Amino acid sequence: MPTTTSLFLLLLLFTTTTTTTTSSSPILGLDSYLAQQSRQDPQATNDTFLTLPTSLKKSLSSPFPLPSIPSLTSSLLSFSVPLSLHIRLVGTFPSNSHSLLSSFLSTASQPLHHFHVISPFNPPFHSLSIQHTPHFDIAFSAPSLTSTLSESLSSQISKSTSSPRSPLLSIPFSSIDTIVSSDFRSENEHENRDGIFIYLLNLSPQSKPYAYTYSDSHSSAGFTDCLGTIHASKNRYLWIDLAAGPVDYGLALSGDGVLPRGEFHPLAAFHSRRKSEKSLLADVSSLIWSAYQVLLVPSLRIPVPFENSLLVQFIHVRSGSARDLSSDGLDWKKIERTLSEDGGLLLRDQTLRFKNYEVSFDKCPICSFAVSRSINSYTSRFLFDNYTLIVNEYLDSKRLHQILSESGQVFRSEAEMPVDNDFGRVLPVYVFDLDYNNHLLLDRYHQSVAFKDMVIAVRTRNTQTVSDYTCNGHHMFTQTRSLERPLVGSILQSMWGVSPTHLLWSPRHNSTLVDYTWSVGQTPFGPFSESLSLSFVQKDAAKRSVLLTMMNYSITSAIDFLESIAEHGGDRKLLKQNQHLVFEQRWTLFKYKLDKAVSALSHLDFEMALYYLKSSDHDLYAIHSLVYTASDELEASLVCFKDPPFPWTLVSFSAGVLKVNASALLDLPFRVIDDSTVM
Ligand SMILES: *[C@@H]1O[C@H](CO)[C@@H](O)[C@H](O)[C@H]1NC(C)=O
Ligand SMILES: *[C@@H]1O[C@H](CO)[C@@H](O)[C@H](O)[C@H]1NC(C)=O
Ligand SMILES: *[C@@H]1O[C@H](CO)[C@@H](O)[C@H](O)[C@H]1NC(C)=O
Ligand SMILES: *[C@@H]1O[C@H](CO)[C@@H](O)[C@H](O)[C@H]1NC(C)=O
Ligand SMILES: CC(=O)N[C@H]1CO[C@H](CO)[C@@H](O)[C@@H]1O
Repeated sequence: MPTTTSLFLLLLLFTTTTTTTTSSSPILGLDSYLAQQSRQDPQATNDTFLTLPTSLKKSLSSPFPLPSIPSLTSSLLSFSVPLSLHIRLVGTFPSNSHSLLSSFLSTASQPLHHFHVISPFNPPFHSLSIQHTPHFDIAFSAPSLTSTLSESLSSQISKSTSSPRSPLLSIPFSSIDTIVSSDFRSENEHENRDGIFIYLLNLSPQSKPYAYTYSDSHSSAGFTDCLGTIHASKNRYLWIDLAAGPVDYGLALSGDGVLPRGEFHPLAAFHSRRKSEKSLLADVSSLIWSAYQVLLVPSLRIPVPFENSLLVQFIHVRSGSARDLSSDGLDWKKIERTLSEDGGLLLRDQTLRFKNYEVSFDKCPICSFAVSRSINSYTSRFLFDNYTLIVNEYLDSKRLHQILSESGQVFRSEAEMPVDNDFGRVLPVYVFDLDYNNHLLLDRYHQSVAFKDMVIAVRTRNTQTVSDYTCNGHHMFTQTRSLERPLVGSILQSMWGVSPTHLLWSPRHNSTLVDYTWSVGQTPFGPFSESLSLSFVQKDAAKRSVLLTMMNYSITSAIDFLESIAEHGGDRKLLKQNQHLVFEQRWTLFKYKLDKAVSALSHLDFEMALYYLKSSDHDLYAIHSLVYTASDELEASLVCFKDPPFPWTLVSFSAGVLKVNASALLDLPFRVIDDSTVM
């Protein structure tokens, strides 16, 4: 098979060239020294440069002159994180699947892509300066896996009874998942692979169409059990049953995120008989590419700086008789358990606390002011006997946010909330529990809205409303008093920058894309799932968001001081001989640690990435001080006219520039994020 081999070689060439450009040549002994430091001082409190053995320090400076400033800058902008996606083909696939998928996927993955932020703060740049490089490892699974899965599926299908409400038999997802899960464990035990596994199942045709149910109970009246054909696990794997379904879910009529029905449906690749093998595999690879973007390189919802201690304040604002209503749907403990399960969202050394406050709506003038000022109404026409005008009310979340931000102090004293200064990041979660009979949602559609500095949710006595979404031909209902899932979703966005499973920043469209393909089953986001548990997607995204934000700040700060050096006529001009040596050594160490952080991110070793990023802050700060001191000295020497090195006109010009930029340098490494605007 000449094509397979050449494609494989091409892929290999592609991946090796990208990895060699991202990692600098190894410095003998430095690796083991830093590894040892990471064990002794995991929080990177000490500056490694100060304890570095002299021989290692020497090897940090090269006999060749440091590259020019522009090439140092471009080396900072070319970090790329290689990421592995292991694709397992289970069941019947065309024999040329491997080569065709490889070629489709390598086309999709070029040119390199950046990590993105859906709502950056300031400046509004959606791209981070860090890129990612997918590496696809495609293999056929052992026939034994296929036969075990087929047996399990057939026995489930023979057991299930069809329902008049749905043409699809409903099969518990666990019948497949327990088997896939054990295969995943054994693959990992033997090989200890990094990355994510995707199992593509195409088992033998079954007697009846089927799809998977994710709820424990059988679809009860009122709840719409949305059947799907995928499952994202708590461990790092996902499976897609291509032969199940077809399923469809999305907005009922039109709008963003509607899954096309029929043969254009992304999960219906295997249902159309007219398709050629090639177009079928093209569909499968676009599905894989979509999974890569959502699972491995999801957009950050917002940038999230690293903080040691996190606090979520639940502030329950209740009107008088809302107290009589059942507390179902707002179980704080359930939310806490979801967010702190397995410590899944936190990096080492981070702590997460929760505090509860209760405020009586009737005794809180600012609360009623906020609600009454934020109420809006909209009218819609419905056709009953004739056209009838219906007036509905909703709360304007941006108005509420503004009032709560501006009156935070008043609110705190009315709620008798202490000031929590001991925490790095505090996220207030306001829940308005109103004694009101109609339904009142935020911005017409939402039970809860995430801002970058708070979460706002609302519920009334109204228990249920039909939503604009359908799943497999049925309307989805919103249980309006049930706030646990909406709150978990909002807190994930505000505290950890985790994007909803259906949102993705697209640089090509210059906007956020909505796609509900991955929004069934185990996800706390979106209307199609009832799950309150998190999959690996959210747990990894939470840590990755923090690390990518940290690294992007380091890169930005480093570029800033490089620009400042360039303004002073370059490193050789600005820095004296001995300063220059330290600069060069610090720079090499800084760059080396960023390379190590990228490599750790690539292996999904988030703790190690955190260590290297924190450790590199010492070098970054040292270089800043060095450049600042040097420019200050240079400036002083110019001001005192002691030893004017330049002609007069140039001196007066540079002195003016120097003053401004030297003072701007001071606060760079610890930039504070503007916290006042709405997300
Ligand atoms: C940091 O350095 C100081 C002084 O060298 C040392 O006493 C201390 O143990 C170090 N801390 C860690 C966590 O290694
Ligand atoms: C429309 O129908 C409603 C109730 O079905 C009725 O009360 C109303 O008078 C009708 N309006 C018109 C303009 O016919
Ligand atoms: C993207 O959209 C924003 C606002 O919608 C606009 O200001 C900006 O210029 C656009 N950028 C590009 C590259 O088109
Ligand atoms: C990331 O870094 C780039 C380049 O340094 C910068 O333009 C961008 O604003 C940064 N983004 C964030 C979210 O910090
Ligand atoms: C190259 C550079 O960053 N120059 C800056 C020096 O400081 C002034 C004032 O802060 C900026 O306007 C320049 O862009």
